[in-house]
Amino acid sequence: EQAGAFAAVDLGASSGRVMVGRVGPDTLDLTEAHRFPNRPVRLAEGLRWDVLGLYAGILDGLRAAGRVDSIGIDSWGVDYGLLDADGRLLGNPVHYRDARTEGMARKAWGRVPAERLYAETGIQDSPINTLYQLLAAEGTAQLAAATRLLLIPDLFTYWLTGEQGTELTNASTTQLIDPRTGTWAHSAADALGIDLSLFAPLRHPGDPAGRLLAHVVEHTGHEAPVTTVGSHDTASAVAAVPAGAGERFAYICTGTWSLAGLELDAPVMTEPGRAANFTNELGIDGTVRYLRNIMGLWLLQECMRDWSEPDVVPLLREAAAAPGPRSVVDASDPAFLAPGRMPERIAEACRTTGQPVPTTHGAITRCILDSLALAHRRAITSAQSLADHPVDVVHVVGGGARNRLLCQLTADACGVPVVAGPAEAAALGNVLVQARAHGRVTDRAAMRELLVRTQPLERYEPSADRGVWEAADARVPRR
Ligand code: LFR
Repeated sequence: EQAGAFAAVDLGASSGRVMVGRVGPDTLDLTEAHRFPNRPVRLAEGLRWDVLGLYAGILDGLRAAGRVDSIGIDSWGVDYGLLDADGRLLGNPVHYRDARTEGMARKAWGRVPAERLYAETGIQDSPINTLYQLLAAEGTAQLAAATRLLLIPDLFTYWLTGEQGTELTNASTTQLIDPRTGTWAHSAADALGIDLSLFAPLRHPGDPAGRLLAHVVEHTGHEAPVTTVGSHDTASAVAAVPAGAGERFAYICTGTWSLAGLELDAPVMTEPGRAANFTNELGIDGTVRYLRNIMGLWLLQECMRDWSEPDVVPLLREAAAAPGPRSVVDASDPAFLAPGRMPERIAEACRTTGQPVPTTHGAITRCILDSLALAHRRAITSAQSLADHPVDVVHVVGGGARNRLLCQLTADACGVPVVAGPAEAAALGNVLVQARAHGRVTDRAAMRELLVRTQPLERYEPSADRGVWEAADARVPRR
């Protein structure tokens, strides 16, 4: 039997890629058709995404991909473009790291108390949330002129097909969806003054999303349908966690961010969960991602930018040789969200917690990886008790699965084995949801089973020395 071919457009904070996945009864191969940089641009007015540049990369990638049975798009969450009544984009979408959301949580809570907002949306309090971005945009000429809001993957789908929709997994990152029902949180939105008619109708992973417009076919050379996938990259990545049947697992999606937590059947919307800043994002098939956002390898990327050091290999070698865990910082602190001066900010955090300040690049890299491992430990330990859902193994997926030191430190800190891979989890989850919609895989269990059979995975056993991580944990106050 011939395999199906599916193009996954997977957009990350630092690069976008178009991957082609071939899916047969016993095969799951992924090849890269095209990779292009994603370079945010700073204007006087703030930090913006270059969405036309990204779209050009998508078009080139679809052309390079050749003939496929379908196309799916995923990207980071929370961000959006605004359209006017003619369906034209109004300006460049704002980057979630833009400072405009400062103070917006307080503005929101003045209209809907924090407890009620969490009880109706289950979403963590984070400055990046779409809700806070919309409150920051209140009163702007741009928002006044807008009649439609499309989340980033939905914007690209619209440009490719002319069809508008709001994909559910990504919609859950807006903080305007009720995860118990998978529909809009109307009562909270009304009280917040958010006009939900800005959003196009909801669509779900697996739904058809239109066919390529004629001028697009002219460029790509191929006609194909676009299929809705878990368009939030983290939803796609978790769909591709290679967990065996019945396995009790946690996951960490590592990349620019580390998203650490559990896949649940229903949201956990409790006060202790809110206090611990756990979020209930939606996954495919009505699953819930109960997780915490951790700053992730962003901390290292920003240091490397500061040092003008393009190569991570020597840094990781020095970090592996450095003693640790020594100085650690709170890697889930939103104080690290904005770009710039990262080595200084890390030094500052060590100083205020009375720890030695790492000075060499290797020692700072080690501090970052130890801090990520500690944050992984905290998230996974808390998630298990808050959701009453014990685990035996942690799956590390995404780019960080290639970082052997990070995987080992995570196993050590968490005190359970880590299974690392696949690194291209988001693209694989994107491909598998398309393959299922087009009859190449039967269900979610079969998707995972295929991953387990076909993807190279690496296992890391925890070291016996628990005490050093308990001591490290005690050095960093919890917020
Ligand atoms: C990861 C991710 C996270 C989200 C952050 C901002 O790429 O999608 O899940 O919290 O980016 O959207």
